[in-house]
Amino acid sequence: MASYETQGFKLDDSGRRVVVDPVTRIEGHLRCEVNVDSNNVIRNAVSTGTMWRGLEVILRGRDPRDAWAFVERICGVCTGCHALTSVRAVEDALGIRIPKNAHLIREMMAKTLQVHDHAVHFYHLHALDWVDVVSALKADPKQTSELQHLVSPAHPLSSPGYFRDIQNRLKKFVESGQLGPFMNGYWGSKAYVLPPEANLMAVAHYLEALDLQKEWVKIHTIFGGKNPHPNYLVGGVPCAINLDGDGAVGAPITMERLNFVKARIDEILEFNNNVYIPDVLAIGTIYKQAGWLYGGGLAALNVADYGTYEKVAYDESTQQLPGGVILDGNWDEIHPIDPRDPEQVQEFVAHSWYKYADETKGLHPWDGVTEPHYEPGPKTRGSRTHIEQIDEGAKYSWIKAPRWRGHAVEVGPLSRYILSYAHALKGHRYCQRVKEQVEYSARMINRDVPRALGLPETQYGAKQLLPTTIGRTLARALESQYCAEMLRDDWHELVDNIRNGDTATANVEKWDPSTWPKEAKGVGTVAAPRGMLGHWIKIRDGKIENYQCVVPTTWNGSPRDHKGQIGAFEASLMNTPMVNPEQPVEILRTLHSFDPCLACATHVMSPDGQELACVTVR
Ligand code: NFE
Ligand code: MG
Repeated sequence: MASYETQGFKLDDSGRRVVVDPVTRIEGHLRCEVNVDSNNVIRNAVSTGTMWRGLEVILRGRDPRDAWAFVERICGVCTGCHALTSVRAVEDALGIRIPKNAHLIREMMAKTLQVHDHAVHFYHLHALDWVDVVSALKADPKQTSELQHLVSPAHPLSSPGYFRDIQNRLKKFVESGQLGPFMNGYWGSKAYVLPPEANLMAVAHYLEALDLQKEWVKIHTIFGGKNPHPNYLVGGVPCAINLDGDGAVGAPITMERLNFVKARIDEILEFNNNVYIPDVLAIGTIYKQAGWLYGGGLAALNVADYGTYEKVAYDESTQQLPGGVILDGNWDEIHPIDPRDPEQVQEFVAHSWYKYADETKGLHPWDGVTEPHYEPGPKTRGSRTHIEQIDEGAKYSWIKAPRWRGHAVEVGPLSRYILSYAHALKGHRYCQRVKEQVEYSARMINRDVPRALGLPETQYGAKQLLPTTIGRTLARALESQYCAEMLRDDWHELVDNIRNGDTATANVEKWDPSTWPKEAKGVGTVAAPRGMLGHWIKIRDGKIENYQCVVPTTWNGSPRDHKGQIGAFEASLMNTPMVNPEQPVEILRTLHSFDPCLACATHVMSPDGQELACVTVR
């Protein structure tokens, strides 16, 4: 039995241990162990990345202009974001500035990824932590239609007949005993509190989102040739512009294709405004009213983002989601963040399966080392290929532990929203929309949704609304809506710029390595869907000397560090009561609210492809 304090979280690893392995509806392999007390409240949480991949290692010695195509394969979900980060890092190292069209096209691709990733995450990976699919069979389609009108009067798919059809499709699934995508849920658990009509409405939107998302990524196919893994280019974008041309034989960016992009953007806006945002506000309100206020964890204390979406390229003061770091929940003070500063971003490995010469020290990514070292720890039960219990006192994860000036921080849409809200309160010109969105959400959750549903009104302020599991899910929806709006603005700016006669899409002045300095180093950052992403590159004699990626899920899924500080996943589970530990809905709900991607987090690979750890599926 052990009990100790870290960042104000009292950890107690006595009690019963509940293991979820693998956590499904995520990307990659994640294992989670918690200890619950006699009231089934979580008192200790351990999260571990159980796979190891390897892209930093294979980049050494390669041409920096090719790096994007390798690192893009770190992940197919946040597709393109590693490629964008990579070309930015190389351009930073070599002093390359890209043309305005290239900036706008890259911005549009990044925001398209954001809206695609967030909608797929909410509907297909996360909604079933809130929505009981089987309960939807009990819904009255007429009342569901009324509910749909109430929460979103403008949504056209709302007739009783529409919901009856969805229900009949669902019934066939259930009667056949083959639930397909809805298999193995904890249906019927008391952890679900939505009325059957809300469940049926959400199932309908699950199917609508499934149809729409495949249309939205066509924006990537137009600007980047394909999706997943669209093409990028050091110095710009790999597509040419000819508004009057025939895309089939000439430049791919024609007016016809730009109009197709615009039609998708309008669809995205409509879906966000009429479906995604109202769903999250309705579900959030009902769960809050049921007392579900858990999951804030580190977000209530420490949050970070590099800042993103510059209105004017290369002018950080015009970032529409400005960054920084907030510590100890003090939203009045925003610390500036600099990924170049060796004292700021560092990775530690005291509890990670890697080796450093001195594990009490962190390494800045320019000097980063990736040397695997599997060592299970004396209290680990089971074997290397069948772990029964992790020893969190020893090394216990393939994820490194990144820290900002030594602090564990949470990253992601929620961190970006807390930071931008705090910036907006200080009068930041370019992110007032964030303040409006947060205030609108508070009004809806506290007053309008309760009034419409006949529930009591509440008075949650931004500090109670945002740093929670519900707030994490809400922030992602708000970010999606905001990205859709910025996407529309970028489209107009791009078309105007082209009409004014500028068709440049790349700067190739420094394409030839003979123009490069003997040594150079650079950093690229991107607001990836799951949080702040950075790539650090060192170039020598025209080749990559060192390449390090510090990825959102590495921050959030980080294990403890040498000081025992816990990471964001672990912190978020603390003190959450479980209805039934045999059915860990609450663990999934909170972990999924981060949208974990272990493929990204454990992006280093065994050089010989050997199996390093294999764990049982429970
Ligand atoms: Ni594979 Fe990724 C994102 C990156 S990791 S999903 O978003 O970068 O957290
Ligand atoms: Mg790394």
